[in-house]
Amino acid sequence: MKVAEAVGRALYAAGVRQVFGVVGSGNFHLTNAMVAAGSRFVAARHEGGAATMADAYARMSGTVAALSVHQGPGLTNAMTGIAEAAKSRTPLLVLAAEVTEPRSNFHVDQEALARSVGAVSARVTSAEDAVTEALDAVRRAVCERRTVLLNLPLGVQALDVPDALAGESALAVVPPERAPVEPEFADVEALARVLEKSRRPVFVAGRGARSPGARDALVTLAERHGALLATSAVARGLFHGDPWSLDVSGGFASPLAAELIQEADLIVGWGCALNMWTMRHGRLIGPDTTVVQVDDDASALGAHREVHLGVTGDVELTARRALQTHDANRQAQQGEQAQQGHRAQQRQQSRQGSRTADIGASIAARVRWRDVSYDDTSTRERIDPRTLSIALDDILPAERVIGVDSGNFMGYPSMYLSVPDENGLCFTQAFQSIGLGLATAIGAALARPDRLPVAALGDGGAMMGAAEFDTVRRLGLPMVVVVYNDDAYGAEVHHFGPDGHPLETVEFPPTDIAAVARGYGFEAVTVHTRADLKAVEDWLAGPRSAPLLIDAKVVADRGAWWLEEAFRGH
Ligand SMILES: Cc1ncc(C[n+]2csc(CCOP(=O)(O)OP(=O)(O)O)c2C)c(N)n1
Ligand SMILES: [Mg+2]
Repeated sequence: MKVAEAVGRALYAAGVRQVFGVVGSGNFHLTNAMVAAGSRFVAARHEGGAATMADAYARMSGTVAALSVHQGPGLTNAMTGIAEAAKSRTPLLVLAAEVTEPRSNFHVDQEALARSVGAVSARVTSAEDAVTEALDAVRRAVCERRTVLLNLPLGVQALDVPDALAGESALAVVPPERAPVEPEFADVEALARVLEKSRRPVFVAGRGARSPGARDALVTLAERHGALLATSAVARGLFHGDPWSLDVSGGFASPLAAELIQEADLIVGWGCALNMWTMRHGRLIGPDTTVVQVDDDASALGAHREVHLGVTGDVELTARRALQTHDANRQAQQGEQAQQGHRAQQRQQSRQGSRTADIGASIAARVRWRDVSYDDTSTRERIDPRTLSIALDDILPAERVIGVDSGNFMGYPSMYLSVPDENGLCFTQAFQSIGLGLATAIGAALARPDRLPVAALGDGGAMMGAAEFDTVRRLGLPMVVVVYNDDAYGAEVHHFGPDGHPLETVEFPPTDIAAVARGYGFEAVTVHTRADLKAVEDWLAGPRSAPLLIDAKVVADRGAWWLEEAFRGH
């Protein structure tokens, strides 16, 4: 048995069940060995697409995924997606063939590439150690939540594995999940104290809170303290359906949500970086607001903003410990009060916190963007992107999983399309790259075959990632792709236009993206007005045997408000 085969078998045995990639001579045997062992392989048309599919799959399934690429250009093509995954701490294993001969055309310093984007670099070095080294790469991806590049030199791949070791490759064990970090007792006490003192607390949950267990613990703790609930964009949907949910905090927050977060006297970030996006460069934090951050990685505490209290701990565990502490204190207090003849009830009510009838009614009436009134700027030729998004929210089934690209348009689907839970929006925006949206939706669709996959793209991002239209059709994914088409790199137009700069480099003559999609085997509709969306209803009612692309000609006479936030950041 060759190293390539032994490593492929061992990776499957270690739990790597889903592989994306583009196969060349260097990763042919390895990929085939994984398929032979039982892994599912999805061929993308570009390594950039494959990388983001794997990233999105890992995020939406909560498991490790793999990317398999050819040496040199196979890897450089994938680098943008790898950077996105590394910044997002996605457990992703990148399997790259490698040439060690510097005069080879394929030679680049692959280790340096990985390092430059924040990925871990590893290598198989010998027939004796290859399987162990490969398994260690899986372990690091899973337990350290890292994107790991495993370089597989062609010379090593072709070596014979000693017979005694060959059998062992199929017996590799799945590395244990990362153990939840237990918070220090004193930190939990301190957290319980600030919660107790707070009159208007808001919880903001981030990527580290994306699990049903963490959600349940946070919902219960929030109830005790009368806290309102919000998320960062990557955790959107976590509190879907909760009457005290403000949806997203940050640039995408509705006016009411922003107002209520600003009025908080305590903000607790749970597995959330509280970065410039989520906190609007700090403007969502009132001058006297206490800021607390809970994260299982101590280096994340205070990394983006000063915090009054930082707790190192797993989100769910810390919330449960805070709850236990609170309940124990409350019981003790009630005991004392009963002795002193007070009615315990009085104190219980003071923990209403932010959950007053008025605030509840306001949230119900206008926390959703679609309930915020606006002047519809639609014409007979172009549809207002808000009108388009609200209509799609009505038409598309609620059980959906959405991938969003970057650009001026990106807030519309991110804010107006509701999602059922934390696995409803896949937000691959840590690197702020355009062109990742379609591949994001493909990876998410494969992780959640029970949901309608939706890709929301700008025309720029759609054309950049267009190679993967083929993958959508080939896989038979019943996907809806909606293109917010303004015939421009709208983000740049709105960035530079107001200052009178020439815009020829960022504006394009109309592209018939519907025709492009039909060429790839999609059904497609060009949308000018709300009435044209009838075709979407027809498609939903039908067999959905081909994916659907909506080329929506959108009004683009102003920059989106969340974009101003981005420009502030550069
Ligand atoms: C890979 C990459 N190239 C360039 C940019 C700069 N950029 C940011 S938004 C944008 C325009 C995107 O256009 P489109 O997809 O049509 O969305 P729109 O802004 O028009 O809504 C560009 C070029 C980027 N973020 N990433
Ligand atoms: Mg555009």
